Amino acid sequence: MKKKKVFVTGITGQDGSYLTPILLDAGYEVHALVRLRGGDRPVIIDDLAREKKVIFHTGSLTDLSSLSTILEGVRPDEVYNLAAQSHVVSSFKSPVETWDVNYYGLGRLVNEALRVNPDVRIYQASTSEMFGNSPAPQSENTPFDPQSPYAMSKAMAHTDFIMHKRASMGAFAVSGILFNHESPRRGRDFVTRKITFSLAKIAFGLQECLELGNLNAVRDWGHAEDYVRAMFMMLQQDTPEDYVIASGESHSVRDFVEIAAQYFGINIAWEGEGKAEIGRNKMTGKIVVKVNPEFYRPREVNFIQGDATKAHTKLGWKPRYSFSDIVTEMVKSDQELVRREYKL
Ligand code: NAP
Ligand code: F7E
Repeated sequence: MKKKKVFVTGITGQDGSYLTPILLDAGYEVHALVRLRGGDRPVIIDDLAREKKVIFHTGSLTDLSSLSTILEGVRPDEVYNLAAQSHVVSSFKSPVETWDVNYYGLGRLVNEALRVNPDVRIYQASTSEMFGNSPAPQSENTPFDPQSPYAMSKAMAHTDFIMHKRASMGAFAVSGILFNHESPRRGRDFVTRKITFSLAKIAFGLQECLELGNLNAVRDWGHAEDYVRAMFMMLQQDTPEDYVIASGESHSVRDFVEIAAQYFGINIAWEGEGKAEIGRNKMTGKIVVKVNPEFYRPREVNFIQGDATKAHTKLGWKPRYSFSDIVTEMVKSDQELVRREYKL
């Protein structure tokens, strides 16, 4: 039997690296869009490239002609759009680029994918950021309240190119509204990875202290491996629908720091308030954490907690990793990474 073809954007990102093995195991012929000058790739993607398990196509979501040519050649049965300018902070500094990739990029991709195959199934990586400061717990019925150019671009992309194409053309287009998900492959600018990598360096005496912004922001953190499994399940359903994917449990940035630090035998005592707050190592008195207002955002999403009841009941999806599993895996992995990178 002929293999089904899947086209993945954002394969070099955290989620792409976890989704690809699932697609290969399921027997798909995997095609991927990659930029000529990309960022660091997870090792697994380099391995898959070397083993020629994935067919790479050079292009960008911002370039219609490359997308058009690639999609005409591939004619995919399924598309996962994971590519994005995904940094919320960067979106305040570069709103135009953010919209070009996240909004117009999805528009280009959906139009071209439907043109070459009207029966294509499309997955869009939507986000809890669309809910902004709408009251928690947030579900599929919660109104959007985007607080950043990133969130606005994702909310409009979801509305115009997923919901609208489904309603107007009967397209099989779905959004996974995913809450924050982490792993050892998370980019180092996101807060969880910044914390685990910095604490590992502090523990080895390679860094003085960890500078953070808003310690009181609360997020619903899950594991990327669990969340990409949910993406795959959404595209295998009989009807296209959107799903919230979340752990249902929330923690502050401060909680994350405390738990990760304990792994290195550091118990933190907090002193001061707001911009003057610091965290000391209770045993040595040394300052381990400092608040640096440079990392505050122009607008913040304060409290996020998802209600994934629909995904539990309709998809049969359940997360396998607990919050403490995630912190432990990330901390251990960064301890090893620092050892390797600094040859300790
Ligand atoms: P990520 O690690 O930041 O990866 C982003 C990917 O997008 C990279 O592969 C990057 O490629 C690619 N990309 C950026 N601009 C592109 C362009 N113009 N054309 C083609 N590719 C481009 O993101 P992630 O954490 O895996 O997240 C995957 C998706 O889920 C994103 O859409 C994100 O917005 C969304 N999301 C993430 C979370 C989360 O907590 N992780 C939650 C909800 C939604 P390069 O290697 O070339 O830079
Ligand atoms: O920030 C606070 C910050 O950058 C989390 C993206 O994947 O998830 C991610 O967006 C919280 C915020 O993730 C620092 O103010 C404090 O409240 O890890 P983050 P995010 O903004 O929630 C959503 C679901 C996505 O869709 C996005 O693509 O942590 N915070 N101090 C800090 N954040 C960072 N980055 N750095 C700090 O120093």
